Amino acid sequence: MDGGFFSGVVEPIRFGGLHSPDPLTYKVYEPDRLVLGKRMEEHLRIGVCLWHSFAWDGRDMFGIGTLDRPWLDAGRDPMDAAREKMAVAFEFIEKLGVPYYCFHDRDVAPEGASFAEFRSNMDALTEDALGYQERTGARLLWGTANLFTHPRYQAGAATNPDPEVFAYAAAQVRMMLDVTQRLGGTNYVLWGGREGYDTLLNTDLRREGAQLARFLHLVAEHKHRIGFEGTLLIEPKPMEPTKHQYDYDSATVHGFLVRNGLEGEYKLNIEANHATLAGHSFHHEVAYAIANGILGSIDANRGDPQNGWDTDQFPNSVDDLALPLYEILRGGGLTTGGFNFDAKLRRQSSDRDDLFHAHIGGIDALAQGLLAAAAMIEDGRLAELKGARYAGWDGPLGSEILGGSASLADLADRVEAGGIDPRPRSGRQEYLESLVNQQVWAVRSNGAAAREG
Ligand code: XUL
Ligand code: CO
Repeated sequence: MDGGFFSGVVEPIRFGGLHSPDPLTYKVYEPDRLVLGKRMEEHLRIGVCLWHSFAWDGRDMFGIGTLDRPWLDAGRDPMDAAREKMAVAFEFIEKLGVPYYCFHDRDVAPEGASFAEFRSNMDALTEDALGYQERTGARLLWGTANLFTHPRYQAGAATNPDPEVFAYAAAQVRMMLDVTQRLGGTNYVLWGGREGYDTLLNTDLRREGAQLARFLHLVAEHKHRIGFEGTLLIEPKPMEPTKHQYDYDSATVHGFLVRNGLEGEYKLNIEANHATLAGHSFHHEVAYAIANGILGSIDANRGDPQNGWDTDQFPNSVDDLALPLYEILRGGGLTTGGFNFDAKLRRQSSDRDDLFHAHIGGIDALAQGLLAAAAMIEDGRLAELKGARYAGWDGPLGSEILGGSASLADLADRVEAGGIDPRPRSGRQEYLESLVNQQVWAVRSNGAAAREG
């Protein structure tokens, strides 16, 4: 496995243990380690995203590319360059030793001069991807269509004022559902990149909402027509690139699905940095989705608390990851979903190895968060205390209220007769927060350290 583009990494990254001096080893992540009876790899189902890692050269609005991505040179033959990009991406995935990857149509296939050419490029590269999947064992976590980069989508895709743009988006989604199915993808994602507005002065909210609902119905119908068995996922984000994005957060998307008869067809792909952009925590978004049965998959990354934009950094805080992972474990774990690194290098991280350091660090932080979450489950006190807080609702009064046998007047009469006189009880927040820290710290000093390779 030596040589290749990442010639500094000659064999798959292995577990080295917490005190390993080798930066190109996992400190915590051990794919085969059992956590609550399940392999770590199966809990986390890590994916590499092709857009930030292979289809972006480090450019930002103030400067040109800084990263070493020769296949992105404009002068190259587009199909040759696309093939080189795919070869390097699979070399990376294999050397990193993770099971999944994700991509948009445009990340792998040149668009060419017409949609027919795009489709034929995509078909050829899908065949190549199938070959790589067979050789490396990597699998597709999800596919998606890029409905936001091309100028035709400047005013949105499904929510565009022009129905021809809607139709073009339909063509891309049909192509990518088909490709995702051919590659055995376990999910299909719709992120509404420009499904929103820049100004209300030119935006008809009623029409755009109806268009979006129609689009989502068409996608779900087509999924059933072709027999695609993966999960359809919507990725909430409140803003950026538009000033206001319709799929604002988990609760907004959930409400939209229910209002439009789409419940049961879609789940959510929750991204940590989108949660914080919406003014929530990642924990909140995950907990909301689980409470409503719509958690699908995760885009793992983080923002920077100093910045109010989508910095898409690799996750590195166990404190931020442990509680979302606790919710996921309590909710029964990810089924078709996984943790996709929708994260990008900093522009100055221009060595080839930096892509490994970024992913290794993120994966280890997730693995440590998983161990801490499992410790919270095994300890049991968090769940016990939450359960005890609501115990009254499982008793006679709670059952009568929820079962509908007590009217407002029945309840009022009982209170007036003096039979009901509730006393406030402590919510014990600081105690609970200390319990969480205790588990996070205990795993830090015992678990991982005791398992050094
Ligand atoms: C953009 C974003 C996208 C989606 C896929 O913020 O997260 O990369 O994950 O279109
Ligand atoms: Co994302």
